[in-house]
Amino acid sequence: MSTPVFGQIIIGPPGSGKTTYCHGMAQFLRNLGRAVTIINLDPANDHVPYEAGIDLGDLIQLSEVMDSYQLGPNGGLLYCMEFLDRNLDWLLNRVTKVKDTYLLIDCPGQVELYTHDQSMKSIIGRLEQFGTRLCCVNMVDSHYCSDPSKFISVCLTSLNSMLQIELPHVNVLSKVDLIEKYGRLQFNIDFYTDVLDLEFLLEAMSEDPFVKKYKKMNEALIDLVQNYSLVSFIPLHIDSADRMLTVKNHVDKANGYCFGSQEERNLRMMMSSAYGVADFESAKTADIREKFMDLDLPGETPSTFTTSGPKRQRKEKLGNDLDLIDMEPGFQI
Ligand SMILES: Nc1nc2c(ncn2[C@@H]2O[C@H](COP(=O)(O)OP(=O)(O)O)[C@@H](O)[C@H]2O)c(=O)[nH]1
Ligand SMILES: [Mg+2]
Repeated sequence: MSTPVFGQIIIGPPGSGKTTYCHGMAQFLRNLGRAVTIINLDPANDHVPYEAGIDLGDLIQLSEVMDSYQLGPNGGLLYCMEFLDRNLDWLLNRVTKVKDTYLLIDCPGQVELYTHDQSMKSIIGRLEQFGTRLCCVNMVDSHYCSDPSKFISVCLTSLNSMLQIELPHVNVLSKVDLIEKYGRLQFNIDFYTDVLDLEFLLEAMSEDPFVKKYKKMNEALIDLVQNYSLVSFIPLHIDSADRMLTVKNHVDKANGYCFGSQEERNLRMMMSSAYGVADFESAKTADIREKFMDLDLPGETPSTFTTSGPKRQRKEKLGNDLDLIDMEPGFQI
C-alpha cells in the first residue's frame, strides 16, 4: 500500500473491556471526524455492540472448528488464529478496500496469544509489512490493583506482550470507575499507573501467609519489571470523554498518526496530541481520585483504617520514597 493505514490493535485478558473500548473509541473518533473501520478478530465475540467492517466470522467459525476437530474453546481459538495466519490474504484484501479509514482491531482474550504463541505475532508483523501503522492497546482491568500479587502478575504479562508483539504499546487500566469496588487501594492511583516503586508492594504482600514464602521470587519479578522500565498504565473509564481523549493522544503519538498527512491538521492539533499528554503529574489522575476513590471521611478514627482488608492508612501512602520519611512536610525556620 502506498499510504500507510493507521490504527490500533486492542489486546488484553477476557472481560478487560476490549470490545467495549472498540465501540466507544470508534464513536469518539467518528465524532472528531475520523473515518473508522472496526475489525473483529475475536472468533468468540458472538454479539458485538458495533458494526464490524471486517469480521473473522466470515472466514472461520469457532463453533465449527470445535465440532470438527473436537477441540475446546481455547484450542479452537488457537486453531482459528493459525488459520487466519495461513490465510492472511483474506484479511489484507479487505484492509485494502477500507484503506482510507482508521482501523480498530478487536482481538481475542487468550493471553498466550500475546505472550508466546507465534500466530498473532506473525499476523501483526505481516500487517505492518503491508503498510499499516498500528499501536497495540493492552487493556488491563483495574480490579487487579486491589491485590498486590495480581498487580505484579499483570505488570509481567504486559511486559511480556510488549516484548513479544514489538509494536508501539499503550497499556490501559480499564474500568477505573470500579477501581475500589473490591476494596480500598493501599496506594494512590499514580502508584499503579506509573509502576515506579513496586517494592512497596512486597511490604503489602508480606501480610498474606500464602505468598510470604515466595518473597524472593516476587522481589526478582519486581526487579525484572522495573529494570525494563517499560510498563506504565493510562487509566480509562469508557464513559469519560477526557479519559478517552488522553488515551487517543497517547496512541496517536505512539503510532505516528498525529504526524501523518491523512487528516487536516494545524499546528495546534499537533501540539495538543504531542504535548497534551505531558500534564502535571498530579493532574493526570486527579479526576479519578476525586470521583472513584474513597477519600478519608472527617470524624473517622484511625482504627477504621487498620482493621481487616487492604486499606490505605489514614496518612495516605503515595508509594514512593516520601513514604519512608516519618514527618509531615513543612517549613522550618
Ligand atoms: N463500569 C465499567 N464497565 C466496563 C467498562 N468497560 C467495559 N466494561 C464492562 O466490562 C464487561 C466486559 O467488557 P468487554 O468489552 O466485553 O470485554 P472483552 O472480553 O475484553 O471484550 C462488559 O460488561 C462491559 O460493559 C468501563 O469503563 N466501566
Ligand atoms: Mg470482546
